[in-house]
Amino acid sequence: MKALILNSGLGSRMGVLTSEHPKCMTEISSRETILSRQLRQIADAGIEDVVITTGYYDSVLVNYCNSLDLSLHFTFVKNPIYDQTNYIYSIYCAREYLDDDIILMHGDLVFENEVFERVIASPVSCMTVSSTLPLPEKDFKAVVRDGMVMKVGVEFFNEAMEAQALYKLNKEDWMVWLGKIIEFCESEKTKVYAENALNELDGAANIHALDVENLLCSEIDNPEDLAVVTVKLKEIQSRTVYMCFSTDIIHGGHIAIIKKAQKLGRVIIGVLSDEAVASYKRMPLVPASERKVMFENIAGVYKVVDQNTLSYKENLEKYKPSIVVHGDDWVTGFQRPIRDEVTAILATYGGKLVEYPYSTDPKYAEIDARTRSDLAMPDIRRGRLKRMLDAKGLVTVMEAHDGLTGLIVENTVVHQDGGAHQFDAMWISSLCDSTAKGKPDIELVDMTSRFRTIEDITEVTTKPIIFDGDTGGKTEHFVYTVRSLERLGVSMVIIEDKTGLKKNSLFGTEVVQTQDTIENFSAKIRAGKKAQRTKEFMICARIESLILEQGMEDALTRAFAFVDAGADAIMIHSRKKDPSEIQEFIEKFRAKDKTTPIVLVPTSFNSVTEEEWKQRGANIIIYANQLMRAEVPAMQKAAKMILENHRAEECDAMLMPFKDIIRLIPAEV
Ligand code: SPV
Ligand code: MG
Repeated sequence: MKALILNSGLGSRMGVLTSEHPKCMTEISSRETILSRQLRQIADAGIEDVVITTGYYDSVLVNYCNSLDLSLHFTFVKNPIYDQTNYIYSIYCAREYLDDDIILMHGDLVFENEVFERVIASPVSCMTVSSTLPLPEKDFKAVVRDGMVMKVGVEFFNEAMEAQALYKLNKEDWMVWLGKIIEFCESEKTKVYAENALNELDGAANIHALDVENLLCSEIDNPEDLAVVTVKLKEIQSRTVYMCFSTDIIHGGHIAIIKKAQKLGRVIIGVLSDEAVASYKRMPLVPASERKVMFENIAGVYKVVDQNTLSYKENLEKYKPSIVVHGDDWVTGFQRPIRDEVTAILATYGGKLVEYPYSTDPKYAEIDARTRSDLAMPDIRRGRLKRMLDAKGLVTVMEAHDGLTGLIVENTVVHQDGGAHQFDAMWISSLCDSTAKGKPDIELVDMTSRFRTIEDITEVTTKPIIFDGDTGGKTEHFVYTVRSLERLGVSMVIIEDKTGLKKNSLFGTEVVQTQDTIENFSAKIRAGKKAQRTKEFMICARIESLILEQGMEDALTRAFAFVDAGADAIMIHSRKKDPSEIQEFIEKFRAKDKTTPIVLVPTSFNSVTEEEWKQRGANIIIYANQLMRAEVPAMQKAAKMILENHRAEECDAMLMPFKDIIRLIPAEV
């Protein structure tokens, strides 16, 4: 495709503005002339060849074009009798260079980027018209029938629309018109418009009317036109375009959509907070502060701001962007409520939503997959729990006891209010790990076997892991456990202040359980902290005072002592249905310690919502055994049904087809 710009005219109606250069070199802003703007738009559209017809002040024009730093290849064709002919003859002079699809424009035309994009994107030959502008008295109008341009000239008023000489002409159609132009010029009809030749074709050039309504597309004939266009351009150039990004890797697809948005106005990028990203896909690899820097360094990005929620409301109200740009993927699906809110807010002040087709390029999907597999690496996985705690304040954790339950925790998502909710991390419970192996929860399953469970899970998932370390065993053993867990990519170990034969806490005082002394347990924590090699690994001290009915004071004394010994978090446990003793503990602990994360396992006291726990000052909520408790009765029921019916048919209704189960299992993590 080539561009043809007609610049042979005198521009005599411009007065002194054209006394030293051709009209197309008239300045329309502090940075641009009519011509430099057209050429930049042509270059941005990826067109490389530009044919310019010249006449008046041709050497000034040629030097000027060459001085612009644009990667365009120019062919200048001088109309030697520019002062005695119209541009039909200039086209005739240039005919040998025009055997291609052509973008044809008059040299005094100023149009906004969106107009040009629509022209370029048109699959059919077209001319820009406006259905909303009044018919001009003395300028071009197009006679449009069934969407087709039949005639163009100043003299047509019937069935006419305001029209501008900006065309896209597919080669086949252009050849028909050019043939007529040649015929005209060779029979001395050189003082008419090229459109006079077109008008004799009776629509045979197949030019469609492209309605650009109120978008800027105007010729500049005189100083009054110039004043109007300059003001309109200023308004266009002050438009802002808002986009929100959650990505932590910028690839070609992102750059392409930013470049497109830049054509609509000054681009403001909202970088979604870590908390908001984590709530709908995963904890970002790169924190928001660094993601902001990445976007700030993309050429032409006007401003980068924080977007703290999935909702755009706060930023739309603050920045009032003229346009919001987004991929069309949110037209359906869980993000639809977010989109609906955006359109409603934009409507309150006349803003516009522009949606581009969402890129499904496999190359970008591959980059995403690679990012995902990075998340599974121990060094990357380990630190994410701490970052998530900082970003979200409260993290939710679900029990996993093998690869399959790990995949369920990894992939289960619920869409609510335009967001996607999922668990932040996984709990490897001693109770469920033992139960899965058919063993009691008494530290009978040895560490080697428990590490095997961790590996089964880490092999197929990416979420951070909190490991139930029981009592931590002997201090001399615990230090080894810490390092092994670090190597496996585990983020936190929770050890409980019990000693001797550990029994599960849910038995409470029904079984004999001995609490460790503050001194011994503190020494174990200190040794563990000293042994750890990575800075992000966390040791959480679990206090069993309420389970063993030792009272609130004892629980609090231990909590503060264990924090003093170096515990990165504390877990307070209870087997009561009533949450009040836990709530009292949190209140009293938080009165003195505002920062140490508090971990809860609300198996018994399960009526309080996550949001309420967060308000009260808790930070980690572990759902410690629900998946196991869901699978056991389902398995028992299936087993009984088969025994009762002596066949499997009756049982089938309650079973998931294996093809659906297989879908949970990734080809590669
Ligand atoms: C576990 O899940 O193994 C626990 C939590 O330690 S609890 O069973 O509530 O003691
Ligand atoms: Mg346990």
